[in-house]
Amino acid sequence: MDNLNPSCLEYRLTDAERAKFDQDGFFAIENALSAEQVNALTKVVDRIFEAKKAAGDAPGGRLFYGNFIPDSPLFLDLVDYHKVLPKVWDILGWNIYLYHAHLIVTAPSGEAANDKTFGWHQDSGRTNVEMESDPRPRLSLKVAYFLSDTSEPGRGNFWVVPGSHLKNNIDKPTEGSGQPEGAIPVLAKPGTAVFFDRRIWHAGTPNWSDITRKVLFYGYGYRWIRTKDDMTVQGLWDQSDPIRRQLLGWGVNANGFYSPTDEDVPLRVWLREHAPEIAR
Ligand SMILES: O=C(O)CCC(=O)C(=O)O
Repeated sequence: MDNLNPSCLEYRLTDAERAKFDQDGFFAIENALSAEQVNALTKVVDRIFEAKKAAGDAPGGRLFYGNFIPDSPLFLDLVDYHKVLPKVWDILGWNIYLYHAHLIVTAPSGEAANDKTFGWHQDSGRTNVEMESDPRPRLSLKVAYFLSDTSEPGRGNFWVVPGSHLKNNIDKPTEGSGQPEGAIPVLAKPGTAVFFDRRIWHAGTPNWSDITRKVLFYGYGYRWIRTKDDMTVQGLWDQSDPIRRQLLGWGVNANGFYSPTDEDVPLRVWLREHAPEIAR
């Protein structure tokens, strides 16, 4: 039995979302999470943040915590979230899984706003050096669920250079002051989901406000990509339906990650019935 109900098809990628993703490398969906979901997730994140702070794992009030899915059923339920997964498969197709997940909490820095250059990067490390193509291949995307209010700049916003996903390099200010040309903060209210191409030049930023920033990042990529954090989710396979289990990295055997059978990819089997044009 699959969790996925055909009613999720109403959340498929719209033409406008596809156009924005292709052109700018990102788009945002407001109210992807209800206020109740935001509250419940925030409570779990706050508990984790307090525990990590006490353990000395949040230096400078910033927590970067990977492999968080096993920490709560609420995190697990977002892996195949019905308002989001249809947009992910409409972009990447069906041979996908969650290769990476991290949560980031950025407490107020106590510093005044300044002009230091942020840590601009494309995702996936050596992929950007060792794959020879221009532009680089997309390979994966992340969905960032904003739990706190970053609808104004200066709140530790996620920053992007729109359209830069098609550029292998961007000019960064050499003297370390200011941001690349065209860079903008993404202004996201609580409950917003921001979908971004892994190639877009982006940066996490200092929090100059008095509101602690909290975001959950879910990275989806092709099944032949290795995990980018420990992803110790194997213990969740038994309690998961086949599609969720696929998204948690299950497969029949090694070859099936490259040349999947229907057993490897129940998402494809489901799509064959409900959205056949995607199942090819
Ligand atoms: O904290 C942020 O807003 C940026 C996160 C980031 O750089 C990433 O997920 O690759």
